[in-house]
Amino acid sequence: MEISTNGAAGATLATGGGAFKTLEQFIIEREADAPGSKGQFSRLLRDIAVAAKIVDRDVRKAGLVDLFGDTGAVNVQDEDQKKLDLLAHEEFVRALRRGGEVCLIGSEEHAEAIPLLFDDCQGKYVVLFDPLDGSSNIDVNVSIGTIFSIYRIPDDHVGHVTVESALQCGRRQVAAGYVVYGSSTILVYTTGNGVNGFTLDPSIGEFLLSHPDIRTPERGRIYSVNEGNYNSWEDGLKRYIKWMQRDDPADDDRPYTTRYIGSFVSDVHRNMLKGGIYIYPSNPRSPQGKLRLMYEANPMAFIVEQAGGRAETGHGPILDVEPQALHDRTPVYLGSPGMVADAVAFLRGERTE
Ligand code: P6P
Repeated sequence: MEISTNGAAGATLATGGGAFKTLEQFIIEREADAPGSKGQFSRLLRDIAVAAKIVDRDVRKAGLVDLFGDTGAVNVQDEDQKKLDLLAHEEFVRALRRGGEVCLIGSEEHAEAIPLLFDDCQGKYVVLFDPLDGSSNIDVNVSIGTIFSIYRIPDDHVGHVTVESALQCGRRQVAAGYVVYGSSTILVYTTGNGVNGFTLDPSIGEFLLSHPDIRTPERGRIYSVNEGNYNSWEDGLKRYIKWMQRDDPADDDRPYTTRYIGSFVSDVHRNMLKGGIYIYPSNPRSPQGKLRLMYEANPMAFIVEQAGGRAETGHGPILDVEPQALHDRTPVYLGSPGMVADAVAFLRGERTE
């Protein structure tokens, strides 16, 4: 039975005796594509999937075991740290430490990079992640997510990793992915050969292939931005938003529609499947915008580009930005390529209509 691309429903049906493909089977199949692979990378992906299942369990029971609310601490982003933020961070660090394939971790919830030093540091990979993105939505049961980015450690850093080992431009990622803890839990990732989505079937505790070879539409009618910041935007962006809102008899697509739930992962996932653009621009208070380059913008940019989309800072591709520090931020214009092209043209003043 082919798994339909309607996600969980198809996957659930498939476990009713039909043919289905687990994430593990998929990883092993794709391992064959990497000649000389010794399986470390496959094991790393599996370690991440295990951590995602554990976080999924914690997210789903948060309201029952006093996991809502703040820890009382403020994280390196100067944001109130949620109990689930910290728990998700700890679960991913534990899974990656246990797996032994990683020698350095960077997390939104930890000011410094975390070296996983073993006697003989065999780990070849650096993993950067936002353990729980959109956590302001946790206490009100709106979708949240995990985002991860994987690099190979530079050869000349083996044995003495520092944060510099992680500061590589997005083009050098070997993999990137995200998990959306929503109406169902889906893990989406790329290793540079397309984008595939796997829906968790809790009845068997397996991620099942539900969204094979995701391709984002050239255009869509959805734009995602916090319009409360309108007055702080640069003129080109204001003109672009007004253009999208204008009813033009010659353009069936306009006016577009706004969908913004304050969860980067969920907004990007929806727009990637349906067509759309996600925008978090720079503003006077935050000249580099709000989203973090290394563990939010870069992984999402890699995924969206692999799905046929486009990801820009407004001054060039996100993946070409050379990082200066672990928690760098960047403006984000990301999604359907035709829509991102429109946005860039307005930002550059090449278009006013
Ligand atoms: P604002 C969540 O904190 C986040 O990093 C993204 O997930 C989300 O899209 C954005 O910030 C929301 O920020 O300023 O619109 O509330």
